[in-house]
Amino acid sequence: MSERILVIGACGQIGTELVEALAGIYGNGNVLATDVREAGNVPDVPYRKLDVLDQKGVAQIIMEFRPHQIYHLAALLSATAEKNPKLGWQLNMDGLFYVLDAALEAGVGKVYWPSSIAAFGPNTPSLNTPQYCVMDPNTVYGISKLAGERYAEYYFKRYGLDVRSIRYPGLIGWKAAPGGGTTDYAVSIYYDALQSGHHNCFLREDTLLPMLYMPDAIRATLEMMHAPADQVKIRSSYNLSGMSFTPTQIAESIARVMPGFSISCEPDYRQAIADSWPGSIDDSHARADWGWKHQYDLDAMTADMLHNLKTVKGIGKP
Ligand code: AKB
Repeated sequence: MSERILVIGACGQIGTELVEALAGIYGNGNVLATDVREAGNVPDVPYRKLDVLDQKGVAQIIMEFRPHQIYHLAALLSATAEKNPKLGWQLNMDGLFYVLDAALEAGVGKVYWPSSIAAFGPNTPSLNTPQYCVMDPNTVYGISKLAGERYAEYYFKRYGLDVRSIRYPGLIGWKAAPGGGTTDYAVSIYYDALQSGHHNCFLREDTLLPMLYMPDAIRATLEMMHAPADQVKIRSSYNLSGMSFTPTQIAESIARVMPGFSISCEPDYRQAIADSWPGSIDDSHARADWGWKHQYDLDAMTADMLHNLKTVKGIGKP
């Protein structure tokens, strides 16, 4: 395929893996990776520094590169945004507007923008959370995601911009570190298992959260972006689910292959954020509309994470 793809926020947890997958599909030279960092950590594709709050810079890069598709991933996640709510709102909302407006102006074919389970809140039904229900998010990150979803749909309906979005659960991967999320413990726990055999969790042991292994998340994103436009019926953002587990359950999964692994829990300010989110998600619309099917359950993810952290990243080796 000879389409040009622009990735904004390419050096983060999702971006790093998505760029690699996109380069495999469209060719390395057709993927332009951008991020606020000076130098990219995304090998083998062209890289430009771009601050998504630089409205002119965003417009200029889109005008120059003329992408067919944009993946706009730059955001402040839940825990970081709670520490700096004004910046969280500004980056998450202004950044989205700058990208949507420039994409419209340049006639970009498709725009991807991630939402999150954080768009739900404490009044949301917490088990098997439906696509359509009370949202009422109470974190700045969640509020920005819900507002972004409303605008994504608005730009689609009012201006015909083909915006597509998924409400990601917590994402777990071994290739790139997450940063500033409430679900990040589920990545650190694997590093700790290999490095010290013990994890001290910042959430309570019974905190049930929806999660997804990164290969499934990348596949879902690409499958939805490649689906014919009329199959993408939801233009706010799709519920998406893979598995749900608590800190106790992920620790048990690790202990099944690493006997002796232990966990302790010292909940901090992130507990309140996690408590406001659903425990499990009904993603039947994604399954029906564009054929979503997850592959990894908790034990399959544990096996793959530990294997790759050990053998590829050398984690836990003396
Ligand atoms: C976070 O924890 O903030 C993110 C998310 C669920 O969107 N991983």
